[in-house]
Amino acid sequence: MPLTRFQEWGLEKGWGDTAEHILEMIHLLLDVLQAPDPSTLETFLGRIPMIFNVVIVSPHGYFGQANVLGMPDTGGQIVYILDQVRALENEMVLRLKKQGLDVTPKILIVTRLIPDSKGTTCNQRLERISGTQHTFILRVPFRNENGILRKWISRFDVWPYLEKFAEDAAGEIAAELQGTPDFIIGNYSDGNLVASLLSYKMGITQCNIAHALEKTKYPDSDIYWKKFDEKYHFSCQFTADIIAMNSADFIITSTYQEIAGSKNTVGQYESHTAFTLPGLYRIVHGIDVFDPKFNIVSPGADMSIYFPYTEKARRLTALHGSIESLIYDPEQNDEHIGHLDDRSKPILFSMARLDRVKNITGLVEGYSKNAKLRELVNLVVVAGYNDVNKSKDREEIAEIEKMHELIKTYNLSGQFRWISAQTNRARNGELYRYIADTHGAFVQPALYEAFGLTVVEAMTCGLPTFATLHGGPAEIIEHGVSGFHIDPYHPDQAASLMADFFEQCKQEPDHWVKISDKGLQRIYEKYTWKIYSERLMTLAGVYGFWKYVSKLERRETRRYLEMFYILKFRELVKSVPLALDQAH
Ligand code: UDP
Ligand code: LCN
Repeated sequence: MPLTRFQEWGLEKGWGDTAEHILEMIHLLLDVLQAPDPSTLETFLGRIPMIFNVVIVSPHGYFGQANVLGMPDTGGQIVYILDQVRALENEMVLRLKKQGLDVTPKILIVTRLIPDSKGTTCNQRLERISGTQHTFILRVPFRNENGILRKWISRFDVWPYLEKFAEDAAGEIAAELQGTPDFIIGNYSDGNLVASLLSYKMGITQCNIAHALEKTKYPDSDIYWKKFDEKYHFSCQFTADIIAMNSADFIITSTYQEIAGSKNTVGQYESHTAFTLPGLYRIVHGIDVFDPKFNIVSPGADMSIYFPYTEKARRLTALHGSIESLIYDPEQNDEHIGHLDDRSKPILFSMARLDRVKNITGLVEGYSKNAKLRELVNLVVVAGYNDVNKSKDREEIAEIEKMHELIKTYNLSGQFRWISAQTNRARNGELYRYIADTHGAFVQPALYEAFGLTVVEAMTCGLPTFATLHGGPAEIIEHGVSGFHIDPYHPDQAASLMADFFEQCKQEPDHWVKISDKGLQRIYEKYTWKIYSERLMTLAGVYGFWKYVSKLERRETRRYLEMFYILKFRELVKSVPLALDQAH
């Protein structure tokens, strides 16, 4: 049927690319009109072409495609977004094609431009994402009345810059898109606040992703906020979080526990239901964790990089020489220190930013104190720098010093290797598999881990994984089946559990294979980017449509949030010292 007939009936373009798809849509519409049920409505709304231009906001850290991972504030969130945009672009192109539309989508990742970019591309305004056609990083500098800020600053210190950043970003986005975006996704507290300001200004659908809400990461950081404020400025951050979570049209989280917790833990969002910052304000109804705006959409690992150790033909064996020298080369330099005497032992492996919360030093201490574990396996960690003079990050410096202390105190020579942060993702993928070849294991010992991409990466490579029970890993892993939970606050127990595992694997090698296989099975069922992008696009359609048809202005909430922003947030921001370039 010619398209014009459809248009005469008031049906615009976008019903499908083939007669079959058009018919499916018409049937869905009839079902919705005659016997609406939530799942048909969701399918129908997910197929209506509404999303052509997407903006993803992630201001802090070094946002780049190379040489950035492991730098301060530059970890899983960057990996998550880079994988997310690739999956999202594919899904958008696929849907537009199926809708029969000849429209080119565009995705912009809006981040901070850092003039003193430390060898990264963070000083470039525009950068195409490799492996995509229509996705770019758009960088906008932090500015204040003194001009552009040149150096990197901690994510805890960004608050005074964000309002201006949002204003400047609005102009840059409009110039790049030649119009307004249809959908905006905020990331982390700073990105979610900027997304709230932009979505408010442009009237577009807003989705928030917390990645990690700091309140749950630092115990009692609400009650004792004054103690934390000079260093972390949590009063600004928690206020920004409350504003952003109430502004969002919908929120996606990586696990259920992130929203509502479990029998034994308080959920990250749940901890914002009611809390008090003594002397500042009291929140009696911060967020309703059972609000339908909450959705679980779990990320995965890039399966072109992270794939099972058993897929021999795909293995990057050319990299084994450099991986071996990373692990075993006796030379001591700023890339690796410590050495391993017995190469026949399995490797217990960990990789994380060298933050206090990641607790890599806790793992080293637990290992050091367990003679049986030391006897059974070597310990290899990839974390931060081993030279304290290279770091500018407060927490990292303290951790570097602690690690050197532990190496000395427990005489770890011959059993422990400390490798500095590794930025080559392809080689990191092969590194997990190399560790699997030794019949080793991955450990994620964080005091709190919001989600834990390394856990998913390790499991996707078939590496048995021990991970903290505080946060996302408690849900990713089923204890004793697809991996193991450890309690970082009981390091002795954790070390014994690992020693028992390696002991058992020595007796019955099938045990190792069984845990590895079950870990993989868990990943394929729940943690892949394909599942993620389909779900996210459907949700964007559903909530976008809902915002549009219901004209859900939520006027009262918006007025209240405006007041909270102006009277509280802007005042609190004044207590955060402005960073000075010349101080460096
Ligand atoms: N990572 C890396 N090199 C490092 C440390 C970390 O490539 O030296 C990567 C790691 O593989 C993962 C991400 O950074 O993809 C860390 O994500 P995760 O969610 O585990 O923790 P986050 O850093 O976000 O708290
Ligand atoms: C931030 C974190 O702390 C991790 O737990 C997450 O895996 C990462 O972001 C990606 O969401």
